[in-house]
Amino acid sequence: MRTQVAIIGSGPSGLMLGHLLRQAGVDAVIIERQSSEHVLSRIRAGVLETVTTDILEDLDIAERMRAEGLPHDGFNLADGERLIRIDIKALTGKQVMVYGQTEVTKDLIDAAPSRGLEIVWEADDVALHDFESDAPYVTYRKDGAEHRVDARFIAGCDGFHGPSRKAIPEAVGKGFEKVYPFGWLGILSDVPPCNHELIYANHENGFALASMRSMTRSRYYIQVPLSDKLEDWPDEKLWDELCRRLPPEGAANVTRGPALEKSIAPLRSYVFEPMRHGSLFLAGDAAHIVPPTGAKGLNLAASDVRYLSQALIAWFEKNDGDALAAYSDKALARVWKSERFSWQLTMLMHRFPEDGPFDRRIQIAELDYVATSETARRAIAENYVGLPL
Ligand code: RFL
Ligand code: PHB
Repeated sequence: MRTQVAIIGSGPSGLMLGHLLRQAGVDAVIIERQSSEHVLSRIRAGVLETVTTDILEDLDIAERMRAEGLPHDGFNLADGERLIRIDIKALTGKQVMVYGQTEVTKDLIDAAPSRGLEIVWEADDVALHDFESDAPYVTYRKDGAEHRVDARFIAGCDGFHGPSRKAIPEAVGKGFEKVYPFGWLGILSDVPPCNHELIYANHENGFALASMRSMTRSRYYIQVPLSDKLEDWPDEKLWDELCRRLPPEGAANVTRGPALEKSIAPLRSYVFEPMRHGSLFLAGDAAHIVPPTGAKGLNLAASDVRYLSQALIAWFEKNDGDALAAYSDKALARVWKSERFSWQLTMLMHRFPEDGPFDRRIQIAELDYVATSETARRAIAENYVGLPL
């Protein structure tokens, strides 16, 4: 098979990139290791910045998001019993959209056939070849047969564990990493949310987050040690601990229900530089990971593919390689600012095993500063709604 851009990975970055390219008449094929059912069963992000909602709007794939998504004007930081509201609408004039990554992915997958975007599911042993040349290709195995896709460019949109970043020789790239000593245990349940806006809570037992997918579906998280297993957290124990950690006005309104999904995700900050090697371009989690505290991962995937699609389209339409040459630096400038924000909010809202009384006093002082300074709240709001492209 021959195409113009071979995209590895059918997560949000691969799907948005594929659609943006097809909209401009550029040929693209997505090669995905998992089945569509598996991809659609992954519960991940819940908060979309304008950079993401704008892509769905521009692709004319936003109808369901407009009908079912929940625009939010603000969110809350809680410290013990104190609740600090960040009024993002008043502070920035913007909103965020609560609409699950699963739904975004579903809308993009459903629209693929009618837009001429081919997705190869269940491709085993995906490998990248000759991407230091102008004629790279991707091989994979499916249904017992070997396949080859020749392309002008390869887009590595295969997440943190995919083969694209790992294919880049060590001598030409560098990873920057911070691993946190805890994970988030998440539960999804068909119960009404405990609050109409998100609550990020810092409690002496650890962090908790009250989020949602709709007015009838809640998503909650609690910070747990990395050594904890799902079996350590039967539903009732999780609900009890969540209610302990949320501020009183949240805890009082928690409705308990059976878990539709429960999982533990480790927290990590990671950036790989540069995001290009020869004819291979990295986008989304393949190039960088943020801890979920800032709700930035999916939105960074969106800004990456916005830059990358514009650059690829300029190359195919005008034979202009300037934007492709600038892609890595441009994307990384935005990535590092989101890394900083996600790290800062993680440090502010979690309890670290190694922390002593000094570190806690610093958290209290910073939360007090946020509570009393509109400037501090505006800085948080500006980052949370998303920095400009
Ligand atoms: P993905 O979604 O990981 O997709 C990569 C795709 O590549 C496939 N793949 C392969 N395909 C072919 N061959 C191989 N060898 C392959 N190896 C892997 C995978 O199967 C997959 O389909 O990366 P992408 O597209 O870059 O998207 C990134 C986002 O998924 C991620 O950043 C967000 O989910 C992060 N995130 C959040 N982001 C936000 O913007 N807002 C949030 O509120 C938010 N909450 C979260 C989150 C992530 C979480 N977890 C589980 C890590 C909450 C959580 C709990
Ligand atoms: C979610 O709803 O899954 C969610 C919301 C906000 C975050 C992280 C995750 O910061």
